[in-house]
Amino acid sequence: EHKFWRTQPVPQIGDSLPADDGPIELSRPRHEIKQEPDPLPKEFEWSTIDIADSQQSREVYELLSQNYVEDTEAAFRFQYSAEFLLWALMPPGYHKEWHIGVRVRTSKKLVAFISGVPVTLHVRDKLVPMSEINYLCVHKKLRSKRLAPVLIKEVTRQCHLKGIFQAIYTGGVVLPTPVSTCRYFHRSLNIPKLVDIKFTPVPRDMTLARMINANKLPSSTPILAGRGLREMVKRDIPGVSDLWSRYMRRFKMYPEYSHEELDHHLLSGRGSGEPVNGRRTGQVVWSYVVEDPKSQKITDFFTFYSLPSTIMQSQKHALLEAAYMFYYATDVAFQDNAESLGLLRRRLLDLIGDALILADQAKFDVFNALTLMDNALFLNDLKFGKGDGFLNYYLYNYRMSPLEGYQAIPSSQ
Ligand code: YNC
Ligand code: MG
Repeated sequence: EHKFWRTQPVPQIGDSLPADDGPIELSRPRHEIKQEPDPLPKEFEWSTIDIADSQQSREVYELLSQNYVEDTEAAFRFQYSAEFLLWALMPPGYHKEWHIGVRVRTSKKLVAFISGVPVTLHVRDKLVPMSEINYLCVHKKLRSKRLAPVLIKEVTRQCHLKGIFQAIYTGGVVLPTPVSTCRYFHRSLNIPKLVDIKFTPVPRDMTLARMINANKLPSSTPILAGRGLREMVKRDIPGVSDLWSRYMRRFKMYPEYSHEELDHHLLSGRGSGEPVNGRRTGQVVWSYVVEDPKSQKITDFFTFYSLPSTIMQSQKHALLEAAYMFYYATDVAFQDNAESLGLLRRRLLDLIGDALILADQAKFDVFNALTLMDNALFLNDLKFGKGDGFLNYYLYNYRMSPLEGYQAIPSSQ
């Protein structure tokens, strides 16, 4: 079992827990890294993807929208937009060599892809430069031919060539060996559509009308608006960064972001033009702050992103419009005592409650969140329901005892 993963520097099943966190294998100097990729089966060739080129980002978009992750019932398949891919794959300091394609030699058709982007991760008390690997995809007609390990080895080699020997990645599949496993929760916004497409059943003791009523959200955000809720703008970044580092410190695994990186992850995906019905053209991320009207300090922020799924089995609806909880922080309660946890919980109910209202106004059908960060404090009260999906978090070439739930990497998978 695990013919490939058995050979990789990851904690193997049955390994004992380490006394110290750290690399499994030593880093190597550049001249010891293989300078050429492994050969592919002869009908294929390697192809570095220039994601900034609209034709090539289109090709990746098409490959993923036909062949990327589906749920277990094959009812829904992620449909990343081309704008989303640009946002996800071009953070500050990205390397085009980490955007790797496989093409058919004769037709040049793109049939497989894998990507990495740089990220500096706090893991427990250490700060580790890593790559974040995502969008591994092999065309449906080429499955089970052991192409995935060849892609993984090539992205690993490209990371090594840039002096990076650790990586983080997530997946629904269980592999050796997760550092954390989160569960998806879903907050229904558009009940009639969710029922139509069988995303949500009508419980036996309910009617559709009662269900709609029970999940109805207000049409505005009066509480937080009074406290200074507004869209995040560029000049908020220093304040947001301050809040970020104080809030995130409470978690065992989270990214270290420069101002430039925060600007990229929280603001660059805002799309263009004026919002119509709560969204701009090409908008992938929604970011809000609460600015105290008196002190003009940023006291809170929250963000969510758009990741629709293709509905594979409905005549009536083509796309499930899903919003995903992304980063957030609040200046309430930086200590782990009962009183501050209560304050934190109440603040998060206000904040994320407003995120739901804004997502509803922007015509999302459902709002998804994972069991990470402080999400457990608001999921039930805000009427999120437990989903079937799980997301496993992995580290490559880093040994560490598992995290106890608290972590702060809302995956963009
Ligand atoms: C997966 N998701 O176990 P063993 S998530 C890692 N992540 O190896 P074949 C995976 N490994 O068990 P297929 C994996 N899925 O024998 C499968 N594997 O040791 C392993 N689906 O290869 C699997 N995208 O080519 C097995 O399988 C071996 O043709 C089998 O291809 C797999 O992006 C796949 O779910 C996933 O497109 C490409 O099924 C294909 O089935 C597909 O015979 C739909 O492969 C889309 C999908 C995955 C999304 C993601 C994160 C990927 C992380 C990869 C690992 C990165 C390691 C760090 C590298 C950098 C290091 C540095 C520095
Ligand atoms: Mg294969």
